[in-house]
Amino acid sequence: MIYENILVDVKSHVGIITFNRPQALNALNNQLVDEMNLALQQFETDDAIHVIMLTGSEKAFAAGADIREMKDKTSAQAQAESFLSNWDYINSITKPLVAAVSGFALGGGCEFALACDVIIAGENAKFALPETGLGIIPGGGGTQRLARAVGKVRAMDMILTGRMIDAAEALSLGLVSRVAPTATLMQEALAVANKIAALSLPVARAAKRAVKATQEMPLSEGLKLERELIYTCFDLEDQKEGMNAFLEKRKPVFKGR
Ligand code: DAK
Repeated sequence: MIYENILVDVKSHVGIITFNRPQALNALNNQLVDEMNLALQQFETDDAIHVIMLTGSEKAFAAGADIREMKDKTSAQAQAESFLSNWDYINSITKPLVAAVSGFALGGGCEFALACDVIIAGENAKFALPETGLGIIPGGGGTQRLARAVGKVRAMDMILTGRMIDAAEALSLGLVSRVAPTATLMQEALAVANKIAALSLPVARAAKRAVKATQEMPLSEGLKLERELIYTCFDLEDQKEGMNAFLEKRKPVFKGR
């Protein structure tokens, strides 16, 4: 497959998807999202890939959904064609997703970052959900995921004012997990991705599933799921290896089973 709007690369066990529409600051048109989904699907089903990274350029992770594609849409059309329903696919990915965010992560760009599991920002990153100023509301999960990430009043503040926050504020709000110097962002994000990729993949998947459940389930249900998932870990060869390696004072060698 020849992609026109993304670049795809593999570094060791990490599959990297780079948004690549520099002329529009990586505005996320429909074709770009379809291409991203295809790459996500290929990485999800490739046993050699343990972690998937989303990134953009130094200037822009992504400046949002493509405003040109939306501006003439009617409500009836949007509903009839399930407009932008391809934005949901990322939520079905079971492998850990790491976002490396440099520059603008606005609107849908911020929403795709929020759909990832770990978000690492360059010092130059700028986050906003400015949709209300365009006459719409965030529609790629932003109202829900931002509020869960940073709390209701902070999400309201960002969504109702549309204001841009920098990486330091994003870190203090809990929107991102780490900030790296812009020049070494990719290096640091890859180091984090490689660390996760060295885990037993079924364990990384179980951890992701359990933590994601906190966003969807009441505590009692989430605790039940956690219990089920940890019990399944005890059937893994990798659990025996991990614990034996600890006791034998060596590094574990995981096989992904
Ligand atoms: N869409 C289309 N083109 C965009 C764009 C966007 N979001 N953002 C930037 N561009 C284009 C500009 O039009 C310009 O193109 P030319 O004029 O050169 O042809 C080029 O990128 C460079 O942009 P600027 O000239 O504006 O560059 P500056 O450095 O001056 O400003 C900026 C950078 C990022 C501050 C500015 O471009 C900007 O404010 N961009 C728009 C940011 C924004 O409002 N984003 C939110 C878009 S709405 C849904 C799912 C998701 C969504 C909706 C529904 N469903 C599942 C239903 C999401 C909606 C959104 O994200």
